Amino acid sequence: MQEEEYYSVRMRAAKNTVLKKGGKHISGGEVLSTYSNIKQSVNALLEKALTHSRGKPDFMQIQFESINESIKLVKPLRVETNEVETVENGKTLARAMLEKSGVPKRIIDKAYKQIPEYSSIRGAILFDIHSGERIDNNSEKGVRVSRIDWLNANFEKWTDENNQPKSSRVKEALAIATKVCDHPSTIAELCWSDDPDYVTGYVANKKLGYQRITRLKEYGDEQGCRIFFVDGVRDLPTYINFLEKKPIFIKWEEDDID
Ligand code: PML
Ligand code: MG
Ligand code: MG
Ligand code: MG
Repeated sequence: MQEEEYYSVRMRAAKNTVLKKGGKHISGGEVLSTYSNIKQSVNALLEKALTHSRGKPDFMQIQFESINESIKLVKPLRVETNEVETVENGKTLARAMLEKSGVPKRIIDKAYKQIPEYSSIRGAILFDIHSGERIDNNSEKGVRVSRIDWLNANFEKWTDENNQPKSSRVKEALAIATKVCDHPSTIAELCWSDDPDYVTGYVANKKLGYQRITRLKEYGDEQGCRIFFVDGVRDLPTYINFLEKKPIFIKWEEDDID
C-alpha cells in the first residue's frame, strides 16, 4: 500500500521468569509504525505492560524491525454483541456459532476438553477440524499473530459509525480476528482473555463476523483461550508465516456499514 517505510513493533512481558522457563505471560502487543512514530509506539506498549491486571512483569522485551513487504488493507469483520447471563449460556452459544462456522461438533467437544491444558500457552493454538489434533507443534509458545494494526483515527470513525466502544482491547482483538479470518484455511477463531477482570470473548468467522459473547469465563479466572480452527492447511509453515509475518492494516470505509 504505502510508499512510506513501516516497522513492526512488538512487546512481550512476563513474570516469575527466574522460577519458570518463559515465566507467566503478562502482556503482548503489536504495532505497525512509521519511523518517526517508533518512540510513541514503544511508549504505548511499555505502558500497556506496566499497568496490567495479570501482574507486575519482571521481564519485558520490546523490539522493532523494518517491514520489506507491501501492507495489505483489510476491512474489519462485522461485529455483533451477544448478551448472555451465565458462562454456561455463553459456552453453549459459542459452540453453536463454531458449528455454524463449519467446525464439526465432535471436534468442538475435543477442543473444549483440551482448553484447560492450553491455558498457559501465550499464543494461539491451531486445531485441525478433521483430525481434532493440535497442529502447530509450538509447545508453550503457540502462534503469535503479528504485523497487524489499525490506525486510531480510522478505528474511532468506525466506533462512532457502528456504535462500538472505543476500547483498545476490542480494537486489537478485532484486528487479530480479521487478519486470521482473511486466510481461506481459517474456519473460525474462539477466544477469551487471560486477564482476570475481563470476561467477554468471541467467535469469529469470515461470514458470521466477529461475534462477541459477554461471558465466556468467570471473573478472577486467569485462564484464557485462543484457538484457530483450520481446514486444508497443507503447508503449515506458509500458514504460520501468514499469521506471523504478513503485514496488514485494518481499514474501514464509510461504505462498509452493514
Ligand atoms: C484479550 O483481551 O486478550 C482478548 C479480548 C477478547 C474480547 C474483546 C471484546 O470485548 O470484543
Ligand atoms: Mg494479550
Ligand atoms: Mg506488529
Ligand atoms: Mg491478556
